[in-house]
Amino acid sequence: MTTFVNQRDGIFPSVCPLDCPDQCGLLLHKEDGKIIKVEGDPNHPVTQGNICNKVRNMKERIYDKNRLQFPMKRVGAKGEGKFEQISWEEAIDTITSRWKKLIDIDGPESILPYSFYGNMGNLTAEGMDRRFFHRLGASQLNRTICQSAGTTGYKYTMGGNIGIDPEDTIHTKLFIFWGINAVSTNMHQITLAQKARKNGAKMIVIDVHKNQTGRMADWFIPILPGTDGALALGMMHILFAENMVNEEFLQAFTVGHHELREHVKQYDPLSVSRITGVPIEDIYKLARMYGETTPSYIRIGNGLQHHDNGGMSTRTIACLPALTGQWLVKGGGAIKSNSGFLAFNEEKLQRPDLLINKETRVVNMNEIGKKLLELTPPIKSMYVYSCNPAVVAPEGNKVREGLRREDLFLVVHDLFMTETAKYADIVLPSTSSFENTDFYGSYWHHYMQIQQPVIESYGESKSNVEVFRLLAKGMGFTEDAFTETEAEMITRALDHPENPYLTDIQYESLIEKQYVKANVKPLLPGKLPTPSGKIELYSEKMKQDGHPPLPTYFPIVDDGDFPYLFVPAPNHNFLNSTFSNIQKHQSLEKEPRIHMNVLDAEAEGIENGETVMVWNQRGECELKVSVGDNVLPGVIVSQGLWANIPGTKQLVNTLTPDRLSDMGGGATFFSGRVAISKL
Ligand SMILES: Nc1nc2c(c(=O)[nH]1)N[C@H]1C(S)=C(S)[C@@H](COP(=O)(O)OP(=O)(O)OC[C@H]3O[C@@H](n4cnc5c(=O)[nH]c(N)nc54)[C@H](O)[C@@H]3O)O[C@H]1N2
Ligand SMILES: Nc1nc2c(c(=O)[nH]1)N[C@H]1C(S)=C(S)[C@@H](COP(=O)(O)OP(=O)(O)OC[C@H]3O[C@@H](n4cnc5c(=O)[nH]c(N)nc54)[C@H](O)[C@@H]3O)O[C@H]1N2
Ligand code: SF4
Ligand SMILES: [Mo]
Repeated sequence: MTTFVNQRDGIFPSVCPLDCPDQCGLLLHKEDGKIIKVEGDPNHPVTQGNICNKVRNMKERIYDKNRLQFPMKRVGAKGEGKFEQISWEEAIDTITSRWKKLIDIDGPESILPYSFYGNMGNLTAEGMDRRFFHRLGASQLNRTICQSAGTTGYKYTMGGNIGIDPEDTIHTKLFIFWGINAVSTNMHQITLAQKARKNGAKMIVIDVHKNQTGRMADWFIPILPGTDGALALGMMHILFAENMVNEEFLQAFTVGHHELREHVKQYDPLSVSRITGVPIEDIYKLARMYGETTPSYIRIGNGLQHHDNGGMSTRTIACLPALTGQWLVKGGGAIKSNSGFLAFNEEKLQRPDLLINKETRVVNMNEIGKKLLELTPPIKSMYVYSCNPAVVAPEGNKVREGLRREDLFLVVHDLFMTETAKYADIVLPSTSSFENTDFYGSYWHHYMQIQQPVIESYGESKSNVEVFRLLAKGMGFTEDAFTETEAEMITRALDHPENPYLTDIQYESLIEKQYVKANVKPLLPGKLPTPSGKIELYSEKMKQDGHPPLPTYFPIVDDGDFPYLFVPAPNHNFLNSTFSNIQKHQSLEKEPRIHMNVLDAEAEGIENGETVMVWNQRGECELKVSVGDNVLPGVIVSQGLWANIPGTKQLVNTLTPDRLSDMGGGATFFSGRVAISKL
């Protein structure tokens, strides 16, 4: 396994570890034991050698002078960032002896893991860590910050995270990019769309911001935030009214189309136009283009999911392809996420059987600020890895106040001294993915990939898997689960007879081929994983769960008397907060800005380029204004999760609500309101 590491020169296969649907194949060029170049692997069937700027510059991040090299303990105040080097032995001993005491006095639920997908490797993100915290009996984290609203909503309609094969979209004739900034966040879907456009395909973008993706569309449709469900219902109204639906398909493969036909009569184009801000004639035009073009494909993004009604909006849009029978056409249908096809055996990888106390409390990660401050009995220790909550979680002031609590024993494992790590009692250095063994499954294309270590661990850094092994040993856990090798863990995870798509994917085939495709057949005809086995336009399950059983529009929650809806989205050159600390990426993005409509700016007396205060009941930021017509009046958009450089006030999550969405306990980053004041 150490073969790549021992070869000082050469070109080695690798995987992009970032939380990005494309999951590119990479080639790492090594000279004298160091990576000198990162490039795309032309042999990857989907990504074909093209990678984004972020990762082309990845070697600078790997060898950045600020990368953490050894464990440290805090010597200054929480948040101040003063630390002193300690040994791994001391670090593990400090953590485990503190935890043993906590377990004796307060019970294991006083300890909370907090993590997300800073590295998408399955062993790193949800492998040995899960085993460890199950065995510990810690409070459990509900990992809802990204896509859980939409996943839950989509599942009601389609049964799981399953869509079409993106490779088929070269045949597509109409692309609808709906709430996704794909130029930045799913670039190879754009490459496929561009190929299809050469054969006459059209590209529609529905977004609240005319960003890079909107600008390259044949038709950009600006929409008011959180109203996408209404637009989809308006389209359905027209599709039924003008007989553009595929009756045969509806009859054979759906449940509830008669009910839906009656139900959508109330969503007439005039009402929908008033809700969405989309002109009536455009609603007709959109519905007719959709009704008349085949194959048509909807790429559903995160933009519409990060709202109070994000689950229902996604559930609603997911019904559209069924109305015109698109699921039977190559290149027709939708993708929200395709992670279901590459699902591994969670029981074997994560070992929930190790959970002695089956009733451990569950904390929703979106509410971490509030929970750190208010939960009783309190969280006494938090272990953060692969995540940067001080920057990425909503109600940022509460999050940072919680992290600052003197009685909170905070451990952070990361590659860098993040905003979160500054509050830690113990900071542990993490390897990069290029230093580890792990397996990766995309949530967009159908390939599983393997990473074998290419370079030596940086300084004294250790992988998540190694650290949890050490912690298990320190806690005195003797189960075999904690001594398994990475190869053994991968083998177990891929032994999953319940997932018929994994038949060709084993540890050995991954080592041999690097990329192995899931054995996916078209979804239909066939039985879907919904209760009825069909597409559920009407869902009895939703009714049982307390939701309207038919797709229904309801507005986002009243967030207070502030004039603007605030959408703080990701940017092009960072990945969430990753890279926000790297000079090169910062200078590519220049500075954090808000986009504001020229009419609003005039009414406020604000000039292009002016720095203003953006504020609400939760806090304030100071950001530069870019005045233009790329957002609708009443909407403000920012891009990027910037680190808090001293002297600035640019943590946008200071302003975002920690309300949970309608489904899946999801985040509502984009459903907050703000006011603007001149400085
Ligand atoms: N370059 C880059 N790539 C990334 C990331 C990154 O930070 N940077 N993050 C990664 C991660 S973790 C994820 S989850 C994905 C997310 O990537 P996407 O799925 O693209 O989601 P977002 O970028 O959150 O938002 C997409 C778009 O939704 C728009 N939007 C906001 N509210 C609404 C609405 O109510 N309706 C509509 N129609 N549009 C709305 C925003 O303006 C934005 O253009 O990207 C991944 N890839
Ligand atoms: N306002 C606003 N907030 C958002 C969003 C938004 O669109 N707007 N998007 C949300 C979404 S979709 C997501 S997914 C979250 C993402 O939020 P996070 O999961 O916090 O993602 P990152 O900010 O990329 O931070 C990941 C951290 O993991 C570290 N890391 C990388 N690899 C490893 C490893 O192998 N081991 C360890 N221990 N650490 C590692 C990185 O150095 C980095 O500090 O943010 C959410 N927050
Ligand atoms: S971030 Fe996305 S596009 Fe960039 S290299 Fe990684 S997987 Fe590819
Ligand atoms: Mo995400």
